Amino acid sequence: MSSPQFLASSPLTRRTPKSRFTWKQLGQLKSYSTTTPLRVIAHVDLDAFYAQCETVRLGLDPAKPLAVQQWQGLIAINYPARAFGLNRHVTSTEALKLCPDLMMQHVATWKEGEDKWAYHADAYKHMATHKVSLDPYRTESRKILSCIKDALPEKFQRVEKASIDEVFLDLSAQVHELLLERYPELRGPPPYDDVTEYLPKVPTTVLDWDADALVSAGEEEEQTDPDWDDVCLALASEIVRGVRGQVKEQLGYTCSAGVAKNKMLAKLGSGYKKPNAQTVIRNRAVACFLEGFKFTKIRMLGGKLGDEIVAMFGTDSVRDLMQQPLEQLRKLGDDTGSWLYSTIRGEDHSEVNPRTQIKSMLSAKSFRPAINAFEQGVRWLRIFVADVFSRCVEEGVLENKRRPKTINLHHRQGQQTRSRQSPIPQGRPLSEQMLFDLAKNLLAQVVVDGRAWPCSNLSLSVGGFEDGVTNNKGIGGFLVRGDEARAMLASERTGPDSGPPPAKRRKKGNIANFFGPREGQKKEFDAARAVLMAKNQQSTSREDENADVDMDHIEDDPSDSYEHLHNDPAEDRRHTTPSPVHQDDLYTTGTPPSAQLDNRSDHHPPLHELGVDSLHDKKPVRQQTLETFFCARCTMHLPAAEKAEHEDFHFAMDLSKDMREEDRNGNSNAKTNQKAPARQKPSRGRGRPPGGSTGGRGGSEKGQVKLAFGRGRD
Ligand code: DCP
Ligand code: CA
Repeated sequence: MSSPQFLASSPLTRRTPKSRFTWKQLGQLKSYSTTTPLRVIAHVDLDAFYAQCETVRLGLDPAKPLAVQQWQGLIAINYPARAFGLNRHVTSTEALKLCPDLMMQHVATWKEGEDKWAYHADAYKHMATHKVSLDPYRTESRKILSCIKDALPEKFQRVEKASIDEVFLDLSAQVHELLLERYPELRGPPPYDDVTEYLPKVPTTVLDWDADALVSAGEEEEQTDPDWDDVCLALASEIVRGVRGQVKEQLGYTCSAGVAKNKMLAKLGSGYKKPNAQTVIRNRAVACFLEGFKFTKIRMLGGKLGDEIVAMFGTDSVRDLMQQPLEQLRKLGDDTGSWLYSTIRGEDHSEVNPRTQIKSMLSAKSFRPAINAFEQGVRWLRIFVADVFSRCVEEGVLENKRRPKTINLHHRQGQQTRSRQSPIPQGRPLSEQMLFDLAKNLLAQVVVDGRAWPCSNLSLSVGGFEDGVTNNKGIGGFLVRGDEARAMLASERTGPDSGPPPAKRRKKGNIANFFGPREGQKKEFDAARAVLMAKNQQSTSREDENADVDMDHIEDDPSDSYEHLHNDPAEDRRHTTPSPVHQDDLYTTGTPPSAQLDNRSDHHPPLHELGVDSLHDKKPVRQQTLETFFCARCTMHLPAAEKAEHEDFHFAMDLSKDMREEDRNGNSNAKTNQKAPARQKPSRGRGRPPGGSTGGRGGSEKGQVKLAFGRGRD
């Protein structure tokens, strides 16, 4: 075997065979540099994860074939069951034919209307009334993550959770320490104190790779002696073996791992040999290893970009694509082409991000058959909220470690998806009831906007998690910042030039949409309206709540375009509750469909965002058929029965304006008196988001706005 003859730069050492790595590159390991060629990353992936969770939970023999069932399908199959040819495409009935001894465990479910998930023996029969709960697997996932961390020295726990059953470990610094421990010649200093000097040669010609799957580097590459990059990977592999051992010993789970110089290769490595194995991809073996893959298996190339490349070059093989010169790949765009060129050659400098914190949480359900009533939707919201809230508790919301700032509801009806969002009030502890009220309110907004049923999918998410927010009852509790402030400002805009373009604003939910449901929808609307009105009244009398945000800070889903609503005008008329400017239609009879459509095709913002002028040109089409009253402020006829509520609405909006007015005055005071309370920076939060300015309108610090509706109605 011959050694690589890299010679140091100094004339005195010229003849000494050296490593091809420098002292600098060695030193960079310690600081987790993403560019040092000695870098060592591991990817750990649990084998047949949900299936193992069930095996462990039920105390079964791991050699027993087991599959996790969801309705009629299988979502996880353990390796003993895979030996019978089972995979995720096989139905539960087919699976039993292939493997009569198969243990099939249905996932835990939330039963409609119940507030805790459970393992229901007959859940597979109740897809329409149950929702899958992944809580048991999340709990196990957390235990495993913490076991993996504990298996590493505290100062070297650079661990990124990549999914429910995968983590990346950056072992660079730990390996650096081990190198210095085991190879005193690496302790330095470098010759002439010059870090660009090459390291001494590795003092061995054979490394012990134990039982690891070692990807072959090809005959020629295998001829050269190990260098420090090989040693680093061998040490990392040793650490990973220890980590996997701990997970097995303490929790009973087997996992597979990949060890390589970066995340991309480590991830491909963990799937290379399964189950319960680890694969090392030495730098010298990268080309050989990647050649055999389809590039669509590489991160970022599994989706549209991958398809585009396949179409452009007529292949999905890395080997073929490697034949393409850079210039050819640049047909995809300069950056994409360059990125692709280096990626298929095994380059990836993305870092292992130890922030394992969740950014958002989602609970969703597809309905087959679709659901058709507000109350039914609300029962599902109860489950979503229980699901999301229990996860929030795990994230530490009760201890105010973290807290979400926004809540979103996505609603699907036919091809149309609608989203409604509202900020989560920050001035008091987060509770399940608070989330439920907000969620119900959002659904009510969808319902009053019309065309809510039949609904085929509902999902609720909370997001914008912020660290270390205290339950501040002081002035900070009344101030919001960043996204929330911007959201509120958007909702408070009154001028015709403010806010999103009319096409987007048109469909925002708003209080005025309550008025005038079609007869057949009356009951439904009453329920939804009651929720919105209760919310409004509650908010106008509560100090720390911002009602107008809930009323009208809504984001429209781009797919929820106006054009789309017109695909089927007949359908449209049946289900669409006109927006405020179309109220005329509601109280008339015999309006020609074209007139109704014309009205709707005007992209008007909600009532309270409109100047009154914009309503003047909306002439009543026909004689009123209901008993109505005329609201001079809206220049509209509205049902007499709604008069009190409508007046409430104006009252609330006026109050809100008053508050803003005061806020503005407060702001000008603040300019001359920096110590004014409203100027004080709240103790919570960590600085402003970029661009989080109130645009000079509010009395608060940049990026903050004082909550409207802060007063009682006495
Ligand atoms: N999962 C799922 N539906 C999918 C893919 C995965 O519900 N289409 C769930 C079940 C899996 C878990 O996620 O147990 C982890 O997914 P993996 O792709 O890692 O698959 P497994 O862990 O089951 O198997 P493997 O041993 O191949 O990693
Ligand atoms: Ca897995």
